[in-house]
Amino acid sequence: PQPTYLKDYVPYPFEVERLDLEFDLEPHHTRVLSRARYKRKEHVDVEEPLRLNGAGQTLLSLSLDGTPLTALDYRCQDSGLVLPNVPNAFELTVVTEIDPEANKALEGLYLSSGNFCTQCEAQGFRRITYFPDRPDVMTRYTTTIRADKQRFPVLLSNGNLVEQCDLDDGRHLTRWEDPFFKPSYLFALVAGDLVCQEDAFTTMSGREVLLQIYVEARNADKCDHAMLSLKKAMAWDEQRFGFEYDLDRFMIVAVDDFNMGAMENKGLNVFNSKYVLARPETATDDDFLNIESVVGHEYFHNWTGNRITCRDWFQLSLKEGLTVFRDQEFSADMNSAAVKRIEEVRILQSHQFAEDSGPMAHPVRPESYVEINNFYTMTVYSKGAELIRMMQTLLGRDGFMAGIRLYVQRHDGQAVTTDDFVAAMEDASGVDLDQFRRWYSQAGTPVIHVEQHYDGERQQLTLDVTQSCPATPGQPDKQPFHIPLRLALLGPDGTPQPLHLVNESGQQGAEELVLSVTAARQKFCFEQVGEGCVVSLLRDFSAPVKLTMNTSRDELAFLMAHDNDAFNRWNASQRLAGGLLLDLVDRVRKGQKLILEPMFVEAFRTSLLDEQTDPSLLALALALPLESFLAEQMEEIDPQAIFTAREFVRHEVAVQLKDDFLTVYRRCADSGPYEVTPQAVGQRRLKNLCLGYLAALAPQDNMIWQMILEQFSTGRNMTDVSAALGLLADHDNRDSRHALDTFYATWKEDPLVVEKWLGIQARSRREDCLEQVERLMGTPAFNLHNPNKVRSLIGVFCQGNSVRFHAADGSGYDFLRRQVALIDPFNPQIAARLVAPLLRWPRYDDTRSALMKQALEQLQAKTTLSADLYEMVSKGLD
Ligand code: HT7
Ligand code: ZN
Repeated sequence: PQPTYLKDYVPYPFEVERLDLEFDLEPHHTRVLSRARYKRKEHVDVEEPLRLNGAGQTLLSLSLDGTPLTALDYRCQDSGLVLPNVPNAFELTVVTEIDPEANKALEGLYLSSGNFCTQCEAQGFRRITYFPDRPDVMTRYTTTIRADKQRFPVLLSNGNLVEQCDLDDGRHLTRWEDPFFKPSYLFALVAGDLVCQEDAFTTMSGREVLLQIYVEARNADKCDHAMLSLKKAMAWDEQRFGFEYDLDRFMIVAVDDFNMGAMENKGLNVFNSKYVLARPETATDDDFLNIESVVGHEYFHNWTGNRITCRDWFQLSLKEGLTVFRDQEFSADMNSAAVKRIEEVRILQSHQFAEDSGPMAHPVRPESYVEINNFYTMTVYSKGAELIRMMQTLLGRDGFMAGIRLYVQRHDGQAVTTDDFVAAMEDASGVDLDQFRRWYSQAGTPVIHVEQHYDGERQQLTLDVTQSCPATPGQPDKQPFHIPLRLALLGPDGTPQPLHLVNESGQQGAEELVLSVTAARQKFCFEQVGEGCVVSLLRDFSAPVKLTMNTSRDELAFLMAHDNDAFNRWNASQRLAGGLLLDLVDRVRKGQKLILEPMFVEAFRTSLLDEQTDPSLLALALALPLESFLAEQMEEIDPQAIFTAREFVRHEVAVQLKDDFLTVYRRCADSGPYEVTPQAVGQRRLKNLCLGYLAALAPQDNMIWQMILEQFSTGRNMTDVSAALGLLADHDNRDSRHALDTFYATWKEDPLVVEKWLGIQARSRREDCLEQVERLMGTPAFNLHNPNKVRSLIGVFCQGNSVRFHAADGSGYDFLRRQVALIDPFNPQIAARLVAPLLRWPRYDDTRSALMKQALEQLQAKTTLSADLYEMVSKGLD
């Protein structure tokens, strides 16, 4: 397969004035008629042929302005149709047949639990009919759907319902008109036996919008939270961004078989059921919060993605980075902003930083791709959102909002680029973002190193800041970035001190400043700085960088206790724990005795017993740094040593603070009805954190073991029950087997709960975990064709159970290779995502790295590799 390059972009030579689609739905033989009006753009050569994308369908007929075309009039290629001699304006009618039942790639039109649904982003529409399947071709759609009424009583598409009637032979019809111009990737169709929960929302200009959530009948009682989230999102987008919904109805459909989280099709969002369905007995706090955020995210796309879309797929972050930023702000406003920020950064530091330092590293706006599906990455989404956040920091809230208004005013109804977005920000605010644009074109995580020098006599503090960025594939040298560095100086009692920057005019005396770091090396000098001040840097994580600084452990403990920036308090706790853990990892590797520093235990105890701080923040501060975060900081990753060091600390803290954990556990005990408020969620997080540490003493400590069993059997919500089950599943004994069996027997009819059950076992610390995973694959609980099940069992084992996946004998790698090879022929997107952990082979010791590489080479040697998997494997071996 050949790469596509950003530099080769050329506009499509034709305009499409409208598109009428007709579907005659049959699971194995669906007939699609598409009638499109094409018009050659001005100045386009008359010789320019019409090229249409298309794949995986049988062409039944083709006619131009009503005249049937013969095989001499067009060329049918692998990737579509070419019509060499077409007039300047004409109507093309294409009739094709497709087989949705056989579609296991879940791209285009397919069946999920017997219901028809579509997934067209990024290039799925071409599997439905022949069409210019690219985001810069926007047109108006009407969709007519005919199907058996009994089997498929609900027939949905984008826009407004304009006709509905019964036909002969038990079939019926609906017709939908979408008044907004849209690209093909936003097309959607759903047909099935579904029930609907309805509500309404009155927009800021007083229009009433019908809200509908469609699910299978057995899930009718699990839609309240998604509906509430939707109404909150609609109101929030009006208040914060001034964006009002534009159609008469907004529909959400939940399906069980879906490659990603959800899809923002115009007026008809299709969701992985995981991000819609929730009841306290079946869903955890995190599920509830994720539903709020994903429902918000897809809804927010209506303006950032649908009304203004991407010119080409290299601009993906235009809509995804911006919409992630918007959903982050929404969740922050609905819950705790500090908790949300910490969670975002935690994921960024452990996963996006890893992507940025591996063979798939790419800029937020990539320059080339073989398969665009491989570029729905943490870099495009999460780092992309950080770029938007940095622009807000540099421009201020008002300047940023002026930029958003200008962006919409200029580009509503258009397909544009990330550069257009930045230009709107610049033009509205007057801030020069020329250097800032490098964030879009240069890959890799910048490293900022800060040296601090204090001159007591002059009362001056100098920060000597250097920045660099490691080489990434195809980009050996980097230019300096424009980095907003938010900082404060804290006095000995923790109060922020007024800041006086030498040689600066504005903002003197402020308690917090944003420094613009633009050069490879730069000095910032502050005056009137008293003795004993501590610098709080990169507050609220003002840029996606790695910060290194000569901060002592005492200073970290000070920041952990006193920084008035909640993010930095957490960050200090992670730096402190991370430093200690990495020292311990080193000792494990050298076979030295492990000792836990008393100051760490004391700092831990102080936080644990703090009753003033938000319990969610405490739980985050007291959680040990993730294995993936520690791994990212090691030259040569040793998963076994990381595991041993973390387990040692967990056990040692549990031994020394057992009574304190018990006190806090009991204080946070479940009371009252289940609520997803920050306070209630925080209490459960802190309680389960305590139980997690205490579990390090079990099952030897029978009292603790009984406590876990008790929480499992009497817990009144899935958060508490699954937390307890996860701890039990780390052991192989009668109690844990019984708990796993009881749980499955209770929930085997609920796929989302079964996924949790699979995930818990895939994450188990048990040494025979892989054996258990392989056994589970052979049970009815598992289905290789269902992406959620694959992610819960295979994905969790390979990405969330580092110590077992990286077993020194290579069994984990061989397992992954076999599963990827099995899945690739029918679902390349899932296979390509699954293979990612093997690409990190250069970071491991010689034995592991050779085995991982060998697994990749075996995959590469296969004759039939999808483009998706080919790209991942070949980049991994480059
Ligand atoms: N914009 C949506 C992306 C998406 C997707 C991409 C490739 C293959 C399948 C997919 N399903 C959804 C989701 C979003 O980010 O909002
Ligand atoms: Zn999105």
